[in-house]
Amino acid sequence: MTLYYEMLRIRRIEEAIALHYPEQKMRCPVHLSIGQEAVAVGVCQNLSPKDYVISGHRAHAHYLAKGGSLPRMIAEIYGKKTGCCKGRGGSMHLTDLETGFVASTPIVASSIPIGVGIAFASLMKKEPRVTTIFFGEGATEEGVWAESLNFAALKKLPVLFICENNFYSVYSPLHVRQPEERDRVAIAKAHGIYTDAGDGNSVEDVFSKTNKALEHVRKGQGPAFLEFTTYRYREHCGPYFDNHIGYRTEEEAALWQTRCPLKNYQNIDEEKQIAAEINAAFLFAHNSPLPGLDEWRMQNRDSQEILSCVL
Ligand SMILES: Cc1ncc(C[n+]2csc(CCOP(=O)(O)OP(=O)(O)O)c2C)c(N)n1
Ligand SMILES: [Mg+2]
Repeated sequence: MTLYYEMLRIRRIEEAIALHYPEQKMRCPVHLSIGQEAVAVGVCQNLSPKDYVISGHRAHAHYLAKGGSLPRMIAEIYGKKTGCCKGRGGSMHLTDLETGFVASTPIVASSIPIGVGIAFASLMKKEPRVTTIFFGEGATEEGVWAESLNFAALKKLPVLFICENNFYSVYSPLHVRQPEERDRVAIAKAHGIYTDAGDGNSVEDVFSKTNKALEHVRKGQGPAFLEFTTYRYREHCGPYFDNHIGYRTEEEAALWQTRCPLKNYQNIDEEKQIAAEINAAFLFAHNSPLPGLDEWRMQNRDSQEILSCVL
């Protein structure tokens, strides 16, 4: 089944990144989505290449689920010239315009108004596409989230807001950051936006709720906001586990392991196929050159090119 294949592929790719990270050749931070694959896959399986996606610091899964090139992502993380950002961005600056993955931006919540602006451009240009914006629940604590909801609702923009609620922002649990009564879904709904919430560890639930929300957005009835609960298994940033440092309990982490989106899923042929693809991507990255001085000089021109493609 495609949904499970895609989740397994993302899981194994990120495990390979975690395995090689301590070699110190990837000179950028990495925020892994291991445990959260169902949200990326369940949403992106509803999108076509002409639809746009934008994400934040934890973007590997979204980029891959949208069809972004694996070799170019691995090369980017290794800072190589063949990377999707020509080796200048690293893990938190992914882009693949051919498949509609516009960008990822590391400043929390900054991708939200950018995504809304892109959707506004699509509407003005009468291009029938939806822009999906992935962000964590931490991003809803930033002012731009509210401004973006308001503008997207006002202009009935073709935007799908996807909030991945993994209950933590770095080491801070949700209850020390937001009052218990603060209901993000209700806030979006109060703007007249279509809303729903679901189990982010069930790929079927994510897929079907996204499908329904997209019907609304594609009909031109305005944006949709969906919140999915899920859990990251590894440390906030980096390849290791950090439950022992005390900001969350081993019991809580173990409970979420029982809800793993890939629980009970096994397929030896798929594992082999994925392993071969990963080996080829790492080899491509290793064999690629580092960027030269000329590439650095071209940086400004390239950013302008990306902007002119989508706006
Ligand atoms: C404006 C801003 N503030 C702080 C940071 C540092 N920072 C990076 S990721 C992160 C946590 C964000 O939490 P959330 O949005 O829930 O995403 P998650 O890491 O849980 O996927 C923080 C505070 C940042 N990158 N940008
Ligand atoms: Mg979070």
